[in-house]
Amino acid sequence: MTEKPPPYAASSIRARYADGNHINKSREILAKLKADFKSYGKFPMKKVEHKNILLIGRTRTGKSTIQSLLIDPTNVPEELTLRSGTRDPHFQAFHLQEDDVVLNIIDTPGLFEHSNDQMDIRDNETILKTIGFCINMEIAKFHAICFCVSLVAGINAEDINSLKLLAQYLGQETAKNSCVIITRCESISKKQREKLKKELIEDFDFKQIAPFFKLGIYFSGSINRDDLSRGNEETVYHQYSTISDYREELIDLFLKVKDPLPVAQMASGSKQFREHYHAISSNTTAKSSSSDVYGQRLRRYEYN
Ligand SMILES: Nc1nc2c(ncn2[C@@H]2O[C@H](COP(=O)(O)OP(=O)(O)O)[C@@H](O)[C@H]2O)c(=O)[nH]1
Ligand SMILES: [Mg+2]
Repeated sequence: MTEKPPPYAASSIRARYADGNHINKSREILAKLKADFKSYGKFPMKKVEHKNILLIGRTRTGKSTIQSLLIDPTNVPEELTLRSGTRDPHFQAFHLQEDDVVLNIIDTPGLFEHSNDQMDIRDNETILKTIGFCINMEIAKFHAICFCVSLVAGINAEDINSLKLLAQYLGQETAKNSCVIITRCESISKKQREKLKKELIEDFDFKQIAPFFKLGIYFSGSINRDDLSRGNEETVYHQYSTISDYREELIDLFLKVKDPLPVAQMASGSKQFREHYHAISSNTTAKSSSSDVYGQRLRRYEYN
């Protein structure tokens, strides 16, 4: 059946204001506004995805240096000094421009400063302080927990033991989001790397905890300050090329993790951690609901 023509001319006021026409009109208005904002609007925003990365490991293994590598592979670390670094958890957010992803990197400083063969109460406190810090920043889940270890002088039982103690403390639930990062590897070739990885996997002590690190074993490094200051150009170029590969592999890994680990779930896998965690989480929730302890909330949107 053909529709009856309307009882008014198409160019009449009645046609313009007839029932139903306002829908088209409102679409038209919105399209105009959107086009205008796109062309002239200030501070356009877009949604970004957050990936939360926790760095953990003995003090001076190179955690802060990993952060620097991720930001900019041309960064050269400070000379190694006896002065111990800060004891406060450190948080930095980086916007990966191409992927609309923000990497939130949280550093756990000052672990195993006093002993290497056991975790003492100060280490537990440091980890909990870091987790409490994350909760306050509204980071309630981790995509990757990177256990950092420096094997520059060979595989050392104390280093492996520190990984073992941390893994035990954080509990089995943490395994699916855990990886190992071997630091100070800027000057080793691919072949040496494969050999080092094989040796580590076959190491008597590491073997027992190897299956824990479900995300795998990765490397990091930095441009070596001594080589740079001596003007060893070729060496420095080689290092830059190697660490740029490490950086990309790490970022690819972080982007790949789709199933983050809620901190509360982490706590369910370790009795010790659970007890400590419950004590701090009730504390921090109370604190953060009344005021923002760290003076800033995690930004959910970034400028374009
Ligand atoms: N050449 C080189 N030096 C490193 C590397 N990582 C750490 N270092 C040195 O070790 C020092 C301590 O490292 P840092 O990243 O502060 O350790 P953190 O305590 O785990 O944060 C740095 O100042 C550097 O001198 C690395 O990958 N390559
Ligand atoms: Mg540090």
